[in-house]
Amino acid sequence: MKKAQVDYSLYLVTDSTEAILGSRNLADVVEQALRGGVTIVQYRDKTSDTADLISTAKALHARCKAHDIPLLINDRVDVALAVDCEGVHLGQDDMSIASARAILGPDKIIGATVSSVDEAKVAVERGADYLGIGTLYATNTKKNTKDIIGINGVREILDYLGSQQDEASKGVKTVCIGGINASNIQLITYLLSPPSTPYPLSGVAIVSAIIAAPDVLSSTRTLKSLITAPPPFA
Ligand code: TZP
Ligand code: MG
Repeated sequence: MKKAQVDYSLYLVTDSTEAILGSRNLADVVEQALRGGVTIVQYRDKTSDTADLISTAKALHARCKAHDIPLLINDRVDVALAVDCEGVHLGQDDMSIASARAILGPDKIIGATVSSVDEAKVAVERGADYLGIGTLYATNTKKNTKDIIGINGVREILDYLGSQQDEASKGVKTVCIGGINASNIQLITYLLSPPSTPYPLSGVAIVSAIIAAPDVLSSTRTLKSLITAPPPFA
């Protein structure tokens, strides 16, 4: 799949911790999420060593490829390179976008975490393909988030991008992350991507509402149906 065709609408970020994954196998859980309709997957694992990261990433990449869904790796450009997956997601403290681009080349996806208009501006200038905007709502999944920016914080970034005339700002994709679940996903989608808005959000990124779900397939299907359902009162 060409990177311009990637669908960011239901973006799964994985978590391998006991609190969220439990004793289940990550590749099996991701398989259920793929069957349920996630459109892109990011392998996020802050604790495994490099050899384990590569072997898990290979297993996830095989599952994703079978569904024609892109796999990105959080933080680790070396792991993305080793498994030849579709790209990386980089935080403000990770490798620079420019270095990652020089290593991975023009065809791989590079995403960047941003919490403000200033960070969004810089990430776009440096060539990010998409922005992971957050933290939307406080969440137990990532406790050390520096900024909880809420709907208005995300909206400010989308409005900024919409006000820019250059191709990079107009073309950059956007997802928001933090505390998104079946109870709020439809409202978030509606508020940030309402019909006919000039600069809609491209998708929502989710960890625990999928990975920690007792029934991953059915929870993913529910989330998918809520983002594709018509907005209330339309
Ligand atoms: N970055 C900002 S919040 C977050 C990350 C990785 C975790 C989101 O997890 P959840 O379970 O979807 O709230
Ligand atoms: Mg990071």
